[in-house]
Amino acid sequence: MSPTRITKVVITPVAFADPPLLNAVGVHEPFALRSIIEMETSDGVTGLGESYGDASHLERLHRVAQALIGVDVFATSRMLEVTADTLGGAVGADRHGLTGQISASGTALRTFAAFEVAALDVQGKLLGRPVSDLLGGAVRELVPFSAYLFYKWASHPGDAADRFGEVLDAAAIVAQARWMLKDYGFGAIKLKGGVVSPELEIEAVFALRDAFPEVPLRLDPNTAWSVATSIDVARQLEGVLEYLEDPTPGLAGMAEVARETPTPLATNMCVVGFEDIPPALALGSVRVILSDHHYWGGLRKVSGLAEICDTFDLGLSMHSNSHLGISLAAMTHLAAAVPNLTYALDTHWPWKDDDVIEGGVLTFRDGALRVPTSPGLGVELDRDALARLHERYLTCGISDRSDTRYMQSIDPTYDGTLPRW
Ligand code: GKR
Ligand code: MG
Repeated sequence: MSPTRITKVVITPVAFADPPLLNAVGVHEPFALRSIIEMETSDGVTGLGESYGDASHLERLHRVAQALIGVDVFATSRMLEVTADTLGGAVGADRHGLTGQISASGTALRTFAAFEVAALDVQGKLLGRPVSDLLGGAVRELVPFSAYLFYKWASHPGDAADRFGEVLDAAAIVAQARWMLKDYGFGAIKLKGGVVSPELEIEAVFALRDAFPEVPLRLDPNTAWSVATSIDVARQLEGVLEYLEDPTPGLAGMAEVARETPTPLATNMCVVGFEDIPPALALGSVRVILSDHHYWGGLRKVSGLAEICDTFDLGLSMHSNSHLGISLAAMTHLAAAVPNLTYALDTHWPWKDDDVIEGGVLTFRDGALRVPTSPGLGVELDRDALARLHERYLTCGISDRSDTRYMQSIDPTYDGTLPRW
């Protein structure tokens, strides 16, 4: 059989409206950026991928896309080699700073991941099988997601209040959870912390526990707390949280906290690549890893991560950043095929109004998505929407995500240094 070769890769940067969601390093800018990848092949089949939209990442995607022309779309290991060779040790920056340190190999994996998803979409279409089948087959038909709550302002400065309203205290957090659980049916709740004082965030968690006693809760301050503060918060929330996510920076700090609390610690910040796993295990830093195919190197790398988690009795969950439907489809296929991805996944989905995919395929019912069964990822581009969101990218004036820079443009005294409490 002759190989199906990559003949062309089109990368379209897009921007979509994002509310002023607060986190430990600032506030979301009015638009979130993504890149949409269309991989064309010699068999006339096109695959889709989605990745970050920062300017330097786009530049790397373009460089690698050129180098991938002619590669067999089934040869994903070769694609990773080509990616690493093309980038030649370049180290990318994560300007928003909430997904850990980035190494040269991590930069290659982040870049490759976008193309791997598109290649798997092509493979699935050629074989007439959903992407979950290429990852070992779906072990579940429904993939559960969690409600992702944020403190937020009523609007971006100068705008009218958005439809989500101001959320700056425990009562408003509970109201936000009520809305999300009612509209999406989520069966788990994550609160993005590191925004107000630990005391107020503890109060919000207790308010959530009282309002939704049956719903598992998580709190993620993105390393905003010292070791001492983390231990104190963990003790106060003992028995209340399903897991506590990234309370403090670094593997050693997390290990100190872990020794003092029975609550499992989870991370998407101190274990962000395979090389972090041995020291994390040696120190006992975390009990749950939040995977993310966008920076772990694609869907198959996360399947490999799952095996390691299983071997070492670590829990596995999934991290999210502001994203669109191609990423959501990829996350869903992956979670469907990984037996031990049993925690409800994070998603920013409820916070946006727009997308680049045709509607209808990814609809939340009872907090879960039904795994698409059509060939590939099972989602199609809406070309008008893609053009509209690309136009927005060109006019929005943002080319790199920086929550801190945006916050400082509003409050010049803001200091994004962590830990803060
Ligand atoms: O969207 O503000 C946000 C989140 O804080 C995101 O940037 C984090 O990477 O969701 C992420 C997390 O779990 O740390
Ligand atoms: Mg996190």
